[in-house]
Amino acid sequence: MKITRRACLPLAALPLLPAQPPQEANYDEARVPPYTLPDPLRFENGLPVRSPRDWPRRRAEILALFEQHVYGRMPAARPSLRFEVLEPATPAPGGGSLRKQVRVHFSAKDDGPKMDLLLYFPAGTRGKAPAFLGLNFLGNHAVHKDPAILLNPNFQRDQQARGRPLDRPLESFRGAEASRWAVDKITAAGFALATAYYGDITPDRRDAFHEGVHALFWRGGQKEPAADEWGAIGSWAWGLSRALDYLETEPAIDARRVAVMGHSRLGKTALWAAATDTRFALAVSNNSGCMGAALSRRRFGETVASISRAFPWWFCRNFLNYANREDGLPVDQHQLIALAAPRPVYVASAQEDLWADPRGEFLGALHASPVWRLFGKTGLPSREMPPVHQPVSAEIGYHIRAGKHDVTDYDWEQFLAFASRHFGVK
Ligand code: GTR
Repeated sequence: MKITRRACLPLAALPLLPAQPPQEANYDEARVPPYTLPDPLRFENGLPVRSPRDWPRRRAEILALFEQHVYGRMPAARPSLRFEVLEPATPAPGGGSLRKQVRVHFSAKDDGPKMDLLLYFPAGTRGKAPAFLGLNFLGNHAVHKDPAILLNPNFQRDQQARGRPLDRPLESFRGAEASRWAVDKITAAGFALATAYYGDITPDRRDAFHEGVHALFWRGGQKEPAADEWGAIGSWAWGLSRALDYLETEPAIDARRVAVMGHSRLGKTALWAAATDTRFALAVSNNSGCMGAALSRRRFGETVASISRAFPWWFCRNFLNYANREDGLPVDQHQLIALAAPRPVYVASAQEDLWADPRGEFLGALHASPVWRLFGKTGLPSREMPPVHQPVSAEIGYHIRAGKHDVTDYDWEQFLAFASRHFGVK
């Protein structure tokens, strides 16, 4: 079988990071090694977790293991955020929504790191709307053709720094990622959308920590994160929490009904955000794959060795010790999903996205389910992987759709139906 995977974007012309060529990757189910998963419902001392009252203690253990060995600890100190309204709520093209743009300053200094939030609210809703919050890959200007969205020069900066300077004006990237953000569907369903460029938080490349939020927390001459401190995914998840800090002050949004959503590396990020910040009411992982929803011990498609070779900066340094040693990892990814329990979680796969191991993503959701059952709930309602385009859902939802690594309208329709049901949106 020949697998080609344009890792990041359907728009081949877009200058994003190259995928690591999956030369030696396994795509044969028969070659998945036998494995034993760590039990989310057993304490590290071997005693069973018997009731929902035990869960917070077990949850804390699992969270600490992911911090120590995978994504790294986030700083404990709360930054002093400042919110600057760049554009008040204004009717957006099409008439169905209002657009607002807000700058979140991560420090007291105007030239310090900052993130621009783009918000769409459903027009004419009474009261506060539930919301989806997710990071984007190319800058807010790429999320919609809307000419009023501020262009983000950080996207240009980041491409330049990767040695891939833009060969066309930034302006021409308006709407370049729009097929992934069903703004009209989202607002028509009664949801708000909030998004920010992930590179505003930390640029996505090796040795770029000093350019993002990491440097705000460095102590005495520190130049890089310690072995158990946050990598880039940790900082992007932290940025999502700071966006939520803003949403808590936004009168048009119900901050108790915010779904955190992400695709691919940003799907890994969304799951980690839901794990580290229980204010997120629901999480959506789209094609998050290795170190997202997919079980690492299956070694199918992308593995710990390939991801830590291609993207070491996404994780904490300790994680790099587990290349080709998946069984030595004290956690597996079903436990990352379980950290969201008993909140609802949706996991989405794509049939041709074998690099992300669709079956491994399904199994991640399935093996997280016992934690929901501890709470008298169902988790995922099917032990069998459903056929293409037949979503299954209870408190955990899952679908696999036809096609490639991407976010499509079909995906959004399922996320909206799932979130509407859990948030009581008619
Ligand atoms: C790939 C990487 C995946 C996934 C993807 C993306 O190159 O191997 O883990 O995160 O990038 O974010 O588009």
